[in-house]
Amino acid sequence: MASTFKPTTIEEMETDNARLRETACAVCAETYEDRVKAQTPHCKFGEEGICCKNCSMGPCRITPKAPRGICGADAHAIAARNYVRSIAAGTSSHSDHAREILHVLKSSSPDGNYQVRDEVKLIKLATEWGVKTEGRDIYDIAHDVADVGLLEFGKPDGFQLFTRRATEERQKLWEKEGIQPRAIDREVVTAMHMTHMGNSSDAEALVRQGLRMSLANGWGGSMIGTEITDILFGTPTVWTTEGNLGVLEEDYVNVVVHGHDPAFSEMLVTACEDRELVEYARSKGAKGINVVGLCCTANEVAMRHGVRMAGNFLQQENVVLTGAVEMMCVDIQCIFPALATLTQCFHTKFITSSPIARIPGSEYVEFHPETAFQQAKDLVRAAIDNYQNRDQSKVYIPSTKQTATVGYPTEQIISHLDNVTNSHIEELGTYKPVIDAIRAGVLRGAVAIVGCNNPRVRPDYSHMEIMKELIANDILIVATGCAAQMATKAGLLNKESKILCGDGLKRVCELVDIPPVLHMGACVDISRMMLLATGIAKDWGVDITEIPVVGCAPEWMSEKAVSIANYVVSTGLDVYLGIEPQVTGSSQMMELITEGTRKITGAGYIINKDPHELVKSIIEGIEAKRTALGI
Ligand code: SF4
Ligand code: MSK
Repeated sequence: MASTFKPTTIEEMETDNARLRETACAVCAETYEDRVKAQTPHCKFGEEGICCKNCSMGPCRITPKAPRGICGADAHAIAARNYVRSIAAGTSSHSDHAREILHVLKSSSPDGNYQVRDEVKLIKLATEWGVKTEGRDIYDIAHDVADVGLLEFGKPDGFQLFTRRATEERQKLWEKEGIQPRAIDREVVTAMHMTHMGNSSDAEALVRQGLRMSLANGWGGSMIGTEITDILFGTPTVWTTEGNLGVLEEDYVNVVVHGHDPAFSEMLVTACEDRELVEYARSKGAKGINVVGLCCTANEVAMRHGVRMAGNFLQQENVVLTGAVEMMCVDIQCIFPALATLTQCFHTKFITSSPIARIPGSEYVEFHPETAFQQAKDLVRAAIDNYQNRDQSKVYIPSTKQTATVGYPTEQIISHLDNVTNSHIEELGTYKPVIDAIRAGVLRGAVAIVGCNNPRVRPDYSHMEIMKELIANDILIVATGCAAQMATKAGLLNKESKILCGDGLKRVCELVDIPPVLHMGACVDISRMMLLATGIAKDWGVDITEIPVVGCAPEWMSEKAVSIANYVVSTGLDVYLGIEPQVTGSSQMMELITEGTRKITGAGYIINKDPHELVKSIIEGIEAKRTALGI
């Protein structure tokens, strides 16, 4: 049967957006577009990274007339210090998220709210970390593993345990360059100390600390977050689901989960499936309960339960503007404080749950592991009670949505590769089939597309153009975070989107039964991508810098993204950015992040705001790596 698949265009997405802005006008609500206008033009000093307020003699701003701050710091020192502080905030965010998950693991018990779902992964990790497993109760092992993980944050000596998973060459290079990451908290504290008034003004030394600290994230905090989340909630498997605003339902109680920490959303999803609560929703005139995700929480629950995804970062206000959301429950990170005032224009209850993300105007229900499920059930009941308050005159739900296949952690990718019909027995459980496909040129390479969307560029457009161009050129994409959500909205996670691929990638998609963009999870799961690239390099027997695999963040906005970009570069993979880091006021910093890091890690940034030029340079970069490998 001929495919009826049609990708969603950027214009279709923008039409939905414009229609929802009419609702915003009708209810006198402002949206991020209004605030972008109010903030334009942005402060030039901030944009270029040359404003310092690290002491109260300032703020100092660098101009040709005033090339040094009061203490004598120049543009290079100031831009470098600001940049490193961004990496510190990003590293802290991912890592503190991981620490919370470790505490949840520590509280896990057979009859409590949180259980161990992936015992095999737990035993593997326990063995890797030297925790005794033989003859022991699984929860005793889990609690000891949690203790080892928690020590990764503050241990006085040694380096991050997960760095041993990197290739030997990488580990030696990190040691030689003095960027092997120590305890996570230590790296962040050192960075904050170095950037305090009167300490480092040497941009290169600061960039090196940025690399080291980012490794404490990518090969520390983030990797711990991903591993422990898998142990607690299950390693993701492949699910078919749907994405975009059309997943909200007119006749259902709509509950939206938003943020990053799955400990909260997992409980809410389970509560929304509770038979008694579904019956209660029916007794109130709804057809049932519809739980959907936003941002990275959407990725977490989609790849473990098939929960449908309402959209990415800049879609968070649109979801409320449909007028059909009874409750928006948020945990941590990437939550607009603006949601508090926006939800007040509707009947929507806005629930914050973490002491890390307190927002005035929200209803604060602090979530505790011991009472988590009961709290979730109470919230869902309150959402059901709120259904009767929906004002139908304000409701408009765009019908746009796409089918999506999600849930490809490294384990799934390897097991799918084993299905390649001509695989030899010795290739099973390895990356050899994909390496063969790359060597043969059926696949030209792979790109990890990650990150947010950002009104500094036409939102989602860069993602869409770059993804389409790459798959048309036989380049496989792995995606996380809001980039993965964009691919969902566009239809690129639909297996039928293989019609947009070049002949080689199309054949791979058919043979392995995958979409051309593989959904690997949330932004914390970019650590999975580091292991994927490491696995390819190890099985290929070449250095990681040599493989035709790169990273790309076309529309990044958060400090987490700065930390991520640094650990990807530290791992030896080039990173293509569509938004300039805020260091353009320093020629030395621009040189350091694009070329200087190449002398340390073998990789660096390539920056271009034009998506067509950026994708052209990605393809050239991949082809150059192929040529260097002689393939
Ligand atoms: Fe100005 Fe130096 Fe103080 Fe920064 S640290 S605000 S450049 S005096
Ligand atoms: S949610 S960090 S907007 S990817 Fe992870 Fe999306 Fe970026 Fe937040």
